[in-house]
Amino acid sequence: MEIIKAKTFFDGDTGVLKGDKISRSERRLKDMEGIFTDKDAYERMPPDTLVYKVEVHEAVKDIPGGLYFGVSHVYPGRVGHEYFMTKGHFHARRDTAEYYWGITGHGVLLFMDEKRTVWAEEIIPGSLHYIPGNIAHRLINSGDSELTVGACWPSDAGHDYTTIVNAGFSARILEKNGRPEIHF
Ligand code: S6P
Ligand code: ZN
Repeated sequence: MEIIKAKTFFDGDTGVLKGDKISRSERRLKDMEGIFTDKDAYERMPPDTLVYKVEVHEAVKDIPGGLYFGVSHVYPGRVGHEYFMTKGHFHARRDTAEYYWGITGHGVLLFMDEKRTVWAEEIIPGSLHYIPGNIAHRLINSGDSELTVGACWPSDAGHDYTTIVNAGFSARILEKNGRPEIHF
């Protein structure tokens, strides 16, 4: 029997994934209608502006007991005073949890439970964040460089974006005097 060579690689400095079974997706401003609070600022910006990119190593597909490993790259920028961020979601299978960890940049992880109570944690390189089941989560890039965050979650968790598109989070992270502030 031989030792099989690794087929997939994770760059610990940049978070970039390379090799087998990697899916990639990206979200531009035009894919984020209704997500940012300042509609006029949103309309004035080029719709093709890249907000974030997600790489996922899919060793399996949507099977109970499986795991996904992903890296989110959120670019620096703002729509008005609101930092670039992910759409945010609950998991479709609500009780599934997730780990996030900071790789590059500076950001905020916004949590919201089903009663719409919110809280937030600062993300820096090396910070570790546990997202319990039944909690919506969103990444916000509050820095001026790329925010890169690793993630690991059950492969049958799925995404429920509709709840967030319809009702949003009950708080937003806005820039004030060059610093992130939580606004309810
Ligand atoms: C999946 C995990 C991340 C996000 C990614 C993009 O459960 O939480 O991979 O999908 O950060 O965010 P969103 O809200 O657009 O899926
Ligand atoms: Zn998730």
